[in-house]
Amino acid sequence: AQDCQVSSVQVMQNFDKTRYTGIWYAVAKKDPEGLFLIDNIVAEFTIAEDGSMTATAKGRVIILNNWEMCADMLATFEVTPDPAKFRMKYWGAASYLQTGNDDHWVIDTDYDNYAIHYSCRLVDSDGTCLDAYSFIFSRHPTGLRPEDQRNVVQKKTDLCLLGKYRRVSHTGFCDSS
Ligand code: AZE
Repeated sequence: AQDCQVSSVQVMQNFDKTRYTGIWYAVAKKDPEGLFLIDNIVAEFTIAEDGSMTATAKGRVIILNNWEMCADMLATFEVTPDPAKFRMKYWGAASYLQTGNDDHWVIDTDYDNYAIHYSCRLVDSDGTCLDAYSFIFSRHPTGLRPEDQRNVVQKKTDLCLLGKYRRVSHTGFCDSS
């Protein structure tokens, strides 16, 4: 899929949300328009007793008049006919943080080392994405294993986002909150 059509994006086959639970460190991201998580981004996915997926996320943000803080975020996921495609409702633990309802697609994962996430907020009239964000997650805060890098580059290419990612640093900024 290299036609850059949102409708032809390939997602993870037979996605297993149970194996996806636990902590993921963002090691790279492609930003959307507007305010976004800057760095020190860590997400934790949980499966509730009713089988639904929820998540928490932390990350450094700068809001209002250059107020730097750690955003404490919560999310619930609504399932769709494709097990790797969710709708994510999210909000901040504090009301002045962001709320939203975004697509949350798992493009690829081996569950134990890496995961590639994609969200298109706005589809253009030609079917391409006008405002996407994407995370490359790792189970290891130090980054991706060398053997996963080739695959990640291929998926970034398939998403038409190659060259648009920036590394996410982990300095411990959100560790105490
Ligand atoms: C995600 C992992 C699953 C849980 C959540 C995620 C996204 C969070 C944001 C937060 C933005 C906050 C801002 C605050 C000022 C995908 C990382 C909630 C997009 C901009």
